[in-house]
Amino acid sequence: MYVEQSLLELPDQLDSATNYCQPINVVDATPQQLIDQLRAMLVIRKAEERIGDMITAGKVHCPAHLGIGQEAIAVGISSQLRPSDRIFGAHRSHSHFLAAGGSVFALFAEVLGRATGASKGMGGSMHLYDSAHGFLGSVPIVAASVPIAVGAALAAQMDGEGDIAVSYFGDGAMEEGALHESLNLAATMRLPILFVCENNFFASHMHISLRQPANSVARFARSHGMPTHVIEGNDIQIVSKTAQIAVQRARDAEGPSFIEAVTYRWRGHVGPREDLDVGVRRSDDLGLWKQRDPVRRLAQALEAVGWLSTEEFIGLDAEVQVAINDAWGCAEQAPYPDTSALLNLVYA
Ligand SMILES: Cc1ncc(C[n+]2csc(CCOP(=O)(O)OP(=O)(O)O)c2C)c(N)n1
Repeated sequence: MYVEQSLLELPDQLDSATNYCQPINVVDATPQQLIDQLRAMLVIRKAEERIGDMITAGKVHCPAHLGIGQEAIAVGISSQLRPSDRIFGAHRSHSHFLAAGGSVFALFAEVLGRATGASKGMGGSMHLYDSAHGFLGSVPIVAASVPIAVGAALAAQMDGEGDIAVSYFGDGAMEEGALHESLNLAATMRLPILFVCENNFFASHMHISLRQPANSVARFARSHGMPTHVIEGNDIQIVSKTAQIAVQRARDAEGPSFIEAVTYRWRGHVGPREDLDVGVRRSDDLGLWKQRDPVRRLAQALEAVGWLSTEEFIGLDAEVQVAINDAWGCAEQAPYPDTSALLNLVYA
């Protein structure tokens, strides 16, 4: 059987870290939009760095999957959403939760198991929830939240208010049957949903080349007849513009879209260490991918066009750091749930 290579492989050498290290192109955006997005990415970066440090310090006991290096995807997608949209994540969803509007305090309190956490301290890092901002949950079973997001898209379609659903997942989730059933149903029913695959090349410790016959996963969505966008996921402008197109299509009742955002996670699969990918030598690649940093490339671009001076960036960075420190301090002071509440959220 002949399969066109372009349907299988990432275009434009998107898998090459050395190709996309320059400051991003900031045309068609206002300084304020981009500075807000830079701040949002810094909040996510620093919140995750803090969680990583606190695991090392022995203060965080739940498993925590850090998405450092992948911040532009959630921030770009969320820039096009509204609170009545319905967002679903997975095990690596701190960025999705925070970009949707979830508070850093609620995230920290949750990873510390405190009653004021995003899931009342009962879920930990992988079970985040903030219905006020449309973040309707993250689920650590790989691909498990995808069919739920499709259901939420069906509900949004029936409501007829133009709301949409967003489903975030990784390239590893493409190897689960539920994801393919979800793509099929969403396409067949023309549901208002964005499937957002963060292709960071790894599922736990295995590179995509060991798991799939191609390094791009968008082929699955194409075969269901939905528009696909294979993009540089570390460029906030590209992510935002792509999300704008896909969100508009969904709000206009034209159906689902699939975004494959190419990125790279800097830390190991779980926990703070960079070298936890057993059996995988990625130290050289990691160094290169750090040059493709979504945060630095936006900051440099803003500086190059004179929208943010070095001093202003240092000020912004410090301001975010203070907010992170405050949120951590408050979370550490927050109470644990009462033991009498332990069975309240258990269905039997
Ligand atoms: C159904 C199921 N199988 C296996 C696991 C164990 N597991 C947790 S995360 C993960 C890898 C997921 O990789 P990917 O979807 O690419 O997301 P990433 O970790 O790269 O963000 C695996 C295999 C699980 N949680 N659920």
